[in-house]
Amino acid sequence: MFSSVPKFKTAFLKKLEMMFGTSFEESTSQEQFQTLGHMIREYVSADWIQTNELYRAGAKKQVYYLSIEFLLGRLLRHNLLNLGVEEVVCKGLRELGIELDQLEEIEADAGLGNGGLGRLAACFLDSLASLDLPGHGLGIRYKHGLFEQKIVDGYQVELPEQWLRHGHVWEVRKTDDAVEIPFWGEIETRMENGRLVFRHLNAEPIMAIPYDLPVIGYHTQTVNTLRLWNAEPARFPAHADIFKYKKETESVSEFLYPDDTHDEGKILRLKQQYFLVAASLKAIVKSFKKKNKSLLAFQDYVSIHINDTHPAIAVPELMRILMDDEGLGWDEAWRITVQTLSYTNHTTLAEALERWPLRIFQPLLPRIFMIIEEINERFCKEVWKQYPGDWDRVERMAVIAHGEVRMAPLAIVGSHSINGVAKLHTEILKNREMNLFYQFYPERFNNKTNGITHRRWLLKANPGLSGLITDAIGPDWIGEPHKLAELMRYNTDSVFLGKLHEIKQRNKERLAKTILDKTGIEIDTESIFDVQVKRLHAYKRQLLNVLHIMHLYNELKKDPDALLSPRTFIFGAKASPGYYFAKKVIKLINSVADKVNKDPATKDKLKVVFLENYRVSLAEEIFPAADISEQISTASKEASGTGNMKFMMNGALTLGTLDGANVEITERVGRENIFLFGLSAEEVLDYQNNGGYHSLEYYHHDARIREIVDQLVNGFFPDTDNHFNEVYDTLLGHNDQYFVLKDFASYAEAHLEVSRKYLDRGKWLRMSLVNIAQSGYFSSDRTVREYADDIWKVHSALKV
Ligand code: NBG
Repeated sequence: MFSSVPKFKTAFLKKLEMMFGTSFEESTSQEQFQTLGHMIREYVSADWIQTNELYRAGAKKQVYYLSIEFLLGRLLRHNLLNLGVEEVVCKGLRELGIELDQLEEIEADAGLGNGGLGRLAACFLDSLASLDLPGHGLGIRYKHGLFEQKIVDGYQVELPEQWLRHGHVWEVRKTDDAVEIPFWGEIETRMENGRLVFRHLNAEPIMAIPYDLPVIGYHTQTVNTLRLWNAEPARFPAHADIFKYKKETESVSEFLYPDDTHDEGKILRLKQQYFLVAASLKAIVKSFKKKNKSLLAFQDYVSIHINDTHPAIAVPELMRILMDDEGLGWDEAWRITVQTLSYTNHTTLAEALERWPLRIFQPLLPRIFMIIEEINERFCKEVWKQYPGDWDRVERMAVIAHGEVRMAPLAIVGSHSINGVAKLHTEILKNREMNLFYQFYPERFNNKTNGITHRRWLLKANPGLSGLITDAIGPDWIGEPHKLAELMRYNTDSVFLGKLHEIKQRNKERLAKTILDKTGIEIDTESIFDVQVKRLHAYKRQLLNVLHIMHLYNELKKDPDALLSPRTFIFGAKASPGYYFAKKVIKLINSVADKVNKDPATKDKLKVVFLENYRVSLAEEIFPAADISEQISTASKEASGTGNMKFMMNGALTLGTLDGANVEITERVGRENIFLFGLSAEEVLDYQNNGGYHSLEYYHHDARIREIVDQLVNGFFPDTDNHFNEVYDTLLGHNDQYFVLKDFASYAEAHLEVSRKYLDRGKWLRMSLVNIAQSGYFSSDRTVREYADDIWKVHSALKV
């Protein structure tokens, strides 16, 4: 049906009529979109079945990636590209009078994630399939993904997101594969035939129904599966209030928790975690047992990855299955569990470390709790054996301590591999946060620097640039992104660089139009597009950015020529609904925008835009249009960052601290092709441990700082009614935990350097080219290959 334009058109019209009983002329865009989606699913179904059969044959090891988040975004264009049918479809639709670009807009973003962690999982899926690796995702089918953000009078307002309103065209409900997950109740322990038997009595079961999505690889026949579990009532209890029961049950997959680097600690969250893990492990074991009677060789055929600690309950759950369901002894079960599981840590922030109070954990998951107690006891004994008398060490490493189950220790103790997501991050884990565990299990720790799929973030998001690249070096870079390095030879080619400039300009014009449509703000496409898009968090320091903008404004008011190159500052950021401080920063950005954009004295030189509802589809438009990528977290706090990679790949220059993957970006592009500033991670950690930083000194000694900090509270923003007092207090009253004032001078200097460099267009374009050429390393193909080789030990299923 996609082999030629006429065939596609005929098939499309027929399918549309069949699906909706309507003529093409009468059909809505939604119906047209659904039709195309169904055609694609039908088209891949043969390969999907074949891939599954290949896997079922069972000769090769498979990996299952357990993640509480998968931030997929839209899939239509991505799938068309990967299938290699985009051109036929685009032409065919055009002949019917439909623009693919517009049809694409119909698709709701699948926003089943908060930020980096969830998007990373989505990128990995694309790479796994594109590399023909047997890897599947397992997650939760939240009815409402991350909230929709509205900005009202400068304040963030959250609305429930409704991605399923028109159904999800890519999914297939698999009722036959439903499983029951027990919660609550009590455990009866009995001896039967000389062995202990555990029975879960009076449990309240929840039904987990899988919805499967095809994960289509790039130009390959591999179609992997992303399985998302939906929570539904198992059976209605005769006695209880059935409405209440239904509501309670469904609530498990109702909402995505809108926090990323913060621990919620609510019972519903724990339910979600066990729901995901138990359903997934049931499905994995069931599929394994179709071929194998005993689970003794489980670890040779199955690898299960725990993405952050949210699915760490996989440790005791796999133990439970192996012992209670399969009858293995503890030692055997433990060996299999540890060899099967691996774990990635995504943050060192203390507030993100998950802990569950026993009073919540024990009644909700009684059998799992018993197993964790035993894991803890055995582990503590081992530590004690190695460090006799070292109570302090045992206490700090224990899985259960101070009335809480600690998820990171649980994941570490139960996995054969523990990795951080960038070199610096892994070093911090090894030498600081997880040092005791590193001493105990040095061989388990390793680094896997994050990556992004260049197919979505370059090939799809930036057709202009990818066309230019292919014209220059051929299409091989799409399969082998390290080949982008071949672009280095165009470094002095002024024709090539001229085209690079034109493409950036076109992308900027497109974004400028979107901004005008959405906000009414007109921006100068000749200005530097200076962008910070990411979750709003104190450690990411949007505050530093906005304070610096206030400073630029103050300068411009004094001297209209103060700014060498006009700037447009663009922000996109959602704040967790309960994160008070983050919301104030959003308001501050909008207040500054209001002031700056309206002032006739500055408005031609300085513009500030806050784009509401930042999400994957909007990101795809922003990255290709950026000149400057703001990666300004307090050093040591950003585990990796992945937006930094997306910007770089699209030719933006990084203005950043030596944090997370910025360090490795610097290694690749060289210090002359990046703008660095601020404290090093070492210095930050040193100040944190030993003190010695006093933000007030910076306030008193730097007149620029004094001016802007005072403006937060002195009526400079007339209608904000003391709203920024708290921001002022964080900086001065609470000694500026994230070193905003400390790094201010160096940040301002780096900005000056940006302005100077931008004046020399040739130089700027060369820098930009180096960034693009060196970005191949940050493809998730490289990352996933490393996971596959070093941790999962999985190989292509297609190769014999
Ligand atoms: C985030 C980090 C980012 C990192 C992504 C993906 C969490 C818990 N962590 O720095 O903050 O890039 O994970 O690894 O969301």
